[in-house]
Amino acid sequence: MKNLVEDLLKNNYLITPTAYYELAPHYEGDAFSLAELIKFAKGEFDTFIIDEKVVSAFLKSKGLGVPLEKELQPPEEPQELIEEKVVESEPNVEVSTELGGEVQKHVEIKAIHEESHETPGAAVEVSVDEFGNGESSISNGAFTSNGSDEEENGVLSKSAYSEYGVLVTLEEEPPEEIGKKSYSVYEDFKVVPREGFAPRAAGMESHARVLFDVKDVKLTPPKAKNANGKEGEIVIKSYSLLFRSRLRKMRKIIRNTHELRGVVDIGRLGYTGGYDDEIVIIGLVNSKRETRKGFIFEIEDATGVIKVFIGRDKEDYKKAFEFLPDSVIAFSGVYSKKGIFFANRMFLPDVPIYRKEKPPLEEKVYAAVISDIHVGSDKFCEKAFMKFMEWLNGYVGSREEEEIVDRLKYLIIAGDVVDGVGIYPGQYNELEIPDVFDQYEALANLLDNVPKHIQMFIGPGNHDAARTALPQPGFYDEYAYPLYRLKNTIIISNPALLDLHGRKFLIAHGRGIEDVVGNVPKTSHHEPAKAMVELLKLRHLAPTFGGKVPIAPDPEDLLVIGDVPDFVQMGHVHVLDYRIYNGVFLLNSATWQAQTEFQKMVNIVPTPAKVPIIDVETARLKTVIDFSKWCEV
Ligand code: D5M
Ligand code: FE
Ligand code: ZN
Repeated sequence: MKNLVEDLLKNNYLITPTAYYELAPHYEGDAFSLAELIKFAKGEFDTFIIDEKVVSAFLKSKGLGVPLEKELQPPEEPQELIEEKVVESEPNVEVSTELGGEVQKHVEIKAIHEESHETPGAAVEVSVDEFGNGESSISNGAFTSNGSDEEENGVLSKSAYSEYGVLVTLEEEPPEEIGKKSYSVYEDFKVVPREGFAPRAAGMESHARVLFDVKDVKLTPPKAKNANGKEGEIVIKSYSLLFRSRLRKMRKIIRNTHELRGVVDIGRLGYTGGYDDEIVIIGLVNSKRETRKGFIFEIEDATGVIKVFIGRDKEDYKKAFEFLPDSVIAFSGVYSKKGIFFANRMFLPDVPIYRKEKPPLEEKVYAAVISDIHVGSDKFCEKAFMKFMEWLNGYVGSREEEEIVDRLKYLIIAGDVVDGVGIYPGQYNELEIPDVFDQYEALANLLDNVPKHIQMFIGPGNHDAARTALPQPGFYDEYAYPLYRLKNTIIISNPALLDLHGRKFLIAHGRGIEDVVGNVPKTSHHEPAKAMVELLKLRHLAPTFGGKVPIAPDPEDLLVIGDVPDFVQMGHVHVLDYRIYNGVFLLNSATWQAQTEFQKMVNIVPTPAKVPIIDVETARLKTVIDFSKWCEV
C-alpha cells in the first residue's frame, strides 16, 4: 500500500502527525498524487513541512474534505459515526468505567534542501545529494508508485523521472548507504551496568497498575442523520453531552466534599420560597464579571441559567478569583424571584481536609518522575540524560544516591517525550532530529538503557505524535512504535491514574496550568505547583473550553479529577516545583530541554535535568537528583 510518510521522506519532505491523519486516507485512495502535494507545498507555502495549514489549503484546492472521524472520536470505533438512522433518545454514555555519533547541524541540511527544490513549477524533480553526504538520495522514486526499484544482486537500482518527465535509471548504490543520517539516534549508546550492581529493586515485585486510562473508556458518540455535512451537529451534541457529564460528576464530588443540603436545580428555582429559604445551586460558570459592589456570574446547569451575585462584604467573596471559566461551583444563598440568586457562600469542589492514613509498606520503594524530555530538540540535554541512564545503572555519586537507586522500582514520564515537528512556528530551526520517527527511535534507544527491573509508564504531551486535544488517549502507533519494544513499559494516556502500592498517582502532562496562569491572580509559570493546587481545588485538569487548551468533544468528561489522589504529577511548564495541599502532594517535574528561543522571549526559565524521587509509601518527595551540570546547551 502507498505510504504517504515514507514517500514524502524519500523526497525530503516532512509531515506533521495531524496533517498525516488528514491526508493519508485521500492519498491511499488516489485522490491526489505526491507530485501534486509537493508542488503545492513548494509553490503556495514555500515549505517542505506539510503541516495542518498546508493540508487544509491543499484539500480545499482539490475540493476534498477532512475525514469525519478525525475530529470526533478515538480511532477505535469510527463506524459509529456513520450511522444512517435517526435516533431520538439520549445516547448511552457508558464507562466500562558526548557520546553518540557525529552530529551535523540541521541548518546545513535545510540550506542544501532549499536549493535543491528551486525549479519553479516542476512537479517532479530529481534531487541528488540533498543531504550533501555523498550519497545519491532518490527524490522521486516515490512518484512512481508502480515500484521502479528493482533488486539486482542485492543492490537497489532506482529509477526516477527527470525534469523533462523521462524515466532515468540512477546510479547504483550500496544499500547500507541509504538513509544514512546526519544526526545521531543514539543507537550506539549502550550502558553497561556497574560491576556488581545488584539493586534490591530487581528482586522486588512491581505493585503497580493502571486504575484509569482514557483508552479503556468506551465512549459512544452521538448519532447523526447521515455522515455528510453533519459534522457540526455531532460536535455540538458531543459538547452538550460533555457538559452534562461534567455537571453530573462535579455535583457528586461537591456533595462528597461539603455537606450541602437543599440542592435545587436552577430550572426549579421559581418553585422555591424565594427569600425565605437558604438553598444551594450547583452549576458551570459561564461568565464572571467584577463590579463595584461584588461579582456577578452567569451559572448554568442542565435545567437552566441564572445570574448569581456575591457582595464584597461576604467572607467567601475572594474565592471568586479562583473560578476558571467553565468550572463547576456551588453557591448557597437565596433566590430573589426577580431572577437573581444572592449568594452568601461559595464552595469550590475541593478535596477533603482529612485523609485516611494508608497502611505502611513493608519496605521502602521509590519512583523517579520526569517529563518533557524533548528528544530531537537542539536544546535537548542529551549528555545529562545519558548521565541519568548511567545513574540508573548504578553509577551514583553518594551513599544516599546508592540507597535510592537500590530501591528505585518505577520511572514515570509525563509527556513531551520528543520535541515533535511543526509544533510551533520556526521550530524547524531548533531541531537536531528533524524527523518524528527518528525522534521516537532516539528516545527508545536512550530508554533501552533503563534497567529491566524498573517499571516505566510513558504518556503523551502536546509535542508528541498524539491527538492535540485533551484528553490524549496515547501516542499514534505509526510514529511512536519504537517505544513499544521497550521492556517493562506501559504506555498511558494523558491523563492517567496509577496505583502504586495502594497509593493513587495522578499523571497528566499539565496544559491546564496555562488556563490557571492566565486567569487566577498570583499564579505564574514560575510556580506551577500553585497553579496545580488551583486545578485540584476545581477538581479538573483543564476546565476552560475555547481557551488556550483544546478540549476534544468526547461525550464524557474524562478530565474531571474524580478520585482524590495521593500524588499529582504534571510537567509542561518545565519548572521543578512542588507543594502539599490538604494532604495531596503536587509536583511539576521540569524538563530535559534547556531554554529555547521562544521561552527566552516569553521569560520562561526552565530548570532542566533534575530528577525528583518520590517515596511511594508517603507519596512525598524524597530527594532531587541533579544532572544539570551536564546540561550546557
Ligand atoms: O511548553 C513549554 C513552556 O512554554 C510552557 O511553560 C508553556 C510554554 N508555551 C508553549 N507554547 C506556548 C505558547 N504558544 N504560548 C505561550 N506559552 C507557551 P512546551 O509544551 O514544552 O512547548
Ligand atoms: Fe514540554
Ligand atoms: Zn508541553
